[in-house]
Amino acid sequence: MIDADDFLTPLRARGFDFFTGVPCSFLTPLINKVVGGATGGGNARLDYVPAASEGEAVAIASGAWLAGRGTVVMFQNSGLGNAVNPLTSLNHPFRIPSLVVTTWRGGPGLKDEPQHEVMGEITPDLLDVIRIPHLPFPTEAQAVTPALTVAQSYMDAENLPFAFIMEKGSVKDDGLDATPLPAPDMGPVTDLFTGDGLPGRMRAMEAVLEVLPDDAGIIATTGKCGRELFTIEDRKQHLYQVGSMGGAAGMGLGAALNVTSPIVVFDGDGAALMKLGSLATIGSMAPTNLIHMVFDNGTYDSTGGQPTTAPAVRFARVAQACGYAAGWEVDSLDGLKQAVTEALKTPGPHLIHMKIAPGSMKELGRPTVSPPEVARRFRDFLAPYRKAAD
Ligand SMILES: Cc1ncc(C[n+]2csc(CCOP(=O)(O)OP(=O)(O)O)c2C)c(N)n1
Repeated sequence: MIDADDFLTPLRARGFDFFTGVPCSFLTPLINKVVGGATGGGNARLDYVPAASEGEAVAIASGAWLAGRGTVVMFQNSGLGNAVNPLTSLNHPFRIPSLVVTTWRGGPGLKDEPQHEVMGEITPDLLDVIRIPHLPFPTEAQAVTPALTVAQSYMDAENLPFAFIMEKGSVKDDGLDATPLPAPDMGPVTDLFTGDGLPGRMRAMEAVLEVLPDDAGIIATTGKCGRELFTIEDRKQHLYQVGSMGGAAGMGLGAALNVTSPIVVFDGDGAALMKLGSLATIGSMAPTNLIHMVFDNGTYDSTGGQPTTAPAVRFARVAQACGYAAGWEVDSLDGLKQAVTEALKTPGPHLIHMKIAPGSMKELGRPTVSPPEVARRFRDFLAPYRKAAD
């Protein structure tokens, strides 16, 4: 058994100082120490983000990496299941490293709850299958540095995640020293719906680009959204998030918390619904520079136009109830430009719910820049805007 600081001090010294995840009772001592030591708020850098799901945590960490942070994602091995999608379809194609600490409920020789039985048996194999090398979490103080050296060497060489598997009782419990997160005031929602004919996604994105300043970073959700943005114009401040459906908002949050420039997420209704919990994380973390746009065509347009449940959902009002500073409901290009312009002038986070028509251009291109290249030029683009360490 080690003290949390036996692990955290050398970890932070190596630059891994941005943490996110979902708790597990095995992780309690480590996560509590991180939560207790987390700084943030206002213009300060934030060190721990409690994610709504493990997959979201992986996306948040990826966004923080884009903003220059060394990241650690911590979760229970049940949540490794939730994280498989972004670990394979975000970290891998974009080659974004992160240290993963997964617990080992249902591990060898452990009498545990029935729900951990299968995942307990397959945890190391699952990591092998998704090509994440791993070591046991160190349980002796002198084993920490060698283990971190192996993990860091791999992440530096391959730009991919590395995992520690933590067994029960690995870290001594010193209790929790943390205050509850504040409940933000409910911001206004401005209804600019006109009921007129809806523009398509591409026209809507063009309208947003007309009013966004050049220092804004844009993260576009998977599917045709990113492909259309690329087709309109390919710029270093665009990140086309192939894969990890629903992860654009989390990635936007991770980036926005660590830079001063505006971060704009182009989300889809289907993708936003897939990780609706991200709205709560964003509202709670309150990044003032985040504009979350949901382009809502009421369909999974990219996969053939099947209906989503979005017609039942007032995204701006959900965001409002989750603590966003303000929301807009728009269905015209003029309303959209007005909402973006106002959102840029006032502290966020903002959610702009833009109703659009389904469909996209016929000869739609695909990004010709490779995902690792897209990630690195986006990271370089954000570098001048990084928040300083405390
Ligand atoms: C986890 C996951 N499930 C399903 C898919 C397949 N898929 C790719 S794009 C897409 C539709 C996305 O819908 P929405 O966010 O509404 O955007 P739109 O296509 O309408 O622009 C789906 C279902 C996927 N890439 N990842």
